[in-house]
Amino acid sequence: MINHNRKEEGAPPDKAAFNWYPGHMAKALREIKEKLKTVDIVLEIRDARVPLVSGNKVLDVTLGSKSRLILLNKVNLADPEMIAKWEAWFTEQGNPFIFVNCFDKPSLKKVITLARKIVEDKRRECNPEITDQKAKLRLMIIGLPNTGKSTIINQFANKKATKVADKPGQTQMQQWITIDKDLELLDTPGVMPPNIEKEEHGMWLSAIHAIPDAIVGEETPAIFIVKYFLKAKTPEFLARYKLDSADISVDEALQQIAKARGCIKQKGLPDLDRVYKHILLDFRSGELGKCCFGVPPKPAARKI
Ligand SMILES: Nc1nc2c(ncn2[C@@H]2O[C@H](COP(=O)(O)OP(=O)(O)OP(=O)(O)O)[C@@H](O)[C@H]2O)c(=O)[nH]1
Ligand SMILES: [Mg+2]
Repeated sequence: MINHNRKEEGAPPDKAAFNWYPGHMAKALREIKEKLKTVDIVLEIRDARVPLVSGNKVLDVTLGSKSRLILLNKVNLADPEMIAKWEAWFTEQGNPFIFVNCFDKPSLKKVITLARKIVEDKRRECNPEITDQKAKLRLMIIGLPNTGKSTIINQFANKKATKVADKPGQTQMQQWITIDKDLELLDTPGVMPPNIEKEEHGMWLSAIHAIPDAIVGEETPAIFIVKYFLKAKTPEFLARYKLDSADISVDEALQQIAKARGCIKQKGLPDLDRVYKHILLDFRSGELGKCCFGVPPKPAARKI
């Protein structure tokens, strides 16, 4: 039997453990508000593996009636069957959205075309006399930490214009990046919701690394990931850890992962701290297979 530090399975969850809202996020939110008037549209970046919960209700309120395009990034890591369901749900909601893998340049071109169309449609709606197209597009990029905001900007810029890392809180201040004479992008620091509604949501956001491991620890999200993939039984998960079957307990899986990844201490005991780190790294780089956390709400439930 593996001796975990974690609570016994089934113990009441502590969702407060996931709440991470350092002072710089309140400041970042204020600065987003201040800049709203200077941009044509807001590009809200989410993670395609967590389509609803990687949004932020507080940002929704801040944006008010400003045009918004929801970009669900990292679609290359998301389960295609679930994405089809989410696409249907987002379409039903009526807000503009697009699923992309930001390392795929052609899909990023579509983002700018769509953003321009949204801005133009709104301009004409407000003033039907307008016939010309506004040349310059100023776009503010917002979203939870680590969703890929700065990466997207670098992709547009074709160079390392902003700092990028698989680490929440990388961008600390706003930065304008001029792509060409017709396109300017504003990078902003990631902002978390001040309250995580459910412990499960905190788990998802820790797994995708929107919340730093130092806040929650590595054990809880790593074990959540193992449970998820034991159920999903993806071939990648089984192959990565040389598992013959996924019909085993979490403890048995951890033992086998330790063996497969060479994390064995003296007397053959698994080095769990290293095992947890490997699981998080493997998951975040897509080595365990595609996933999606959560299902679209029933009609009339929470909106975008
Ligand atoms: N697989 C995959 N990884 C991506 C994609 N987009 C971004 N990433 C990775 O996600 C990590 C975070 O990217 P950043 O651009 O720094 O994220 P951010 O939203 O600017 O993060 P903060 O500045 O901390 O708020 C990096 O390791 C990127 O390489 C994508 O479409 N697919
Ligand atoms: Mg950033």
